[in-house]
Amino acid sequence: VKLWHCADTRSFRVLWALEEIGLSYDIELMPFPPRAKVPGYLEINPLGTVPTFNDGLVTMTESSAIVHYLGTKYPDSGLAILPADPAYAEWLNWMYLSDATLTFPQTIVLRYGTFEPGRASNAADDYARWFLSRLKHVERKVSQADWLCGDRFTGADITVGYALLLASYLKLDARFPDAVSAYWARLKDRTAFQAAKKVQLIELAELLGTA
Ligand SMILES: N[C@@H](CCC(=O)N[C@@H](CS)C(=O)NCC(=O)O)C(=O)O
Repeated sequence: VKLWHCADTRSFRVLWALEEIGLSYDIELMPFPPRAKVPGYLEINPLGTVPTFNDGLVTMTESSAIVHYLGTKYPDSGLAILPADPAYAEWLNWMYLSDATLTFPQTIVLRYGTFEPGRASNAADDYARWFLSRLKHVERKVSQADWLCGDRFTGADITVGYALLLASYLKLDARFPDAVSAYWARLKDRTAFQAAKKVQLIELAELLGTA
């Protein structure tokens, strides 16, 4: 399989899942935004976004859907909760919530708080508050259990966990409720999370010619 990736963007979900599964993969680490900085990338993905993921004849561009795909393709990884399991519906709900509900308001904060500061600061502040209030659902769950569903770590913890990574990049982590901070610490402690972070650094050093 091959992953087109930019450090700490949504494609980190896929990189982390690949490391959890222990699959070998090719990775193309690109400068952000690849739409503008990587000639030819629009041929691969007309939106210019990351991730782009290729598995033989299959190409996908939605990070949480790719984690879903990998989890069901490699069921022994435990990343997916399958339809026969009573926790299946809850798992799917977290998988969709991860991008549609959690990452969406963060995108506004990223754009107007980091990339284009001063253009719509009110929007950045409002959406930061909106994102933090949307964590209530996560807070309730992780105050009662270590992981989101099925009494074990799954792909839902990867997809939702990425929203916490992006929040820490946006310096919103200091405002996490205590139970969410503890959950975020558990996620960062995973061997595969750390391996994915390390792969990014190695690839970055190669990109900069300093390896
Ligand atoms: N819903 C998509 C969103 C993909 C997306 O927008 N990725 C961002 C990085 S987090 C991107 O590539 N932005 C660059 C651009 O829009 O040019 C997913 O979850 O994969």
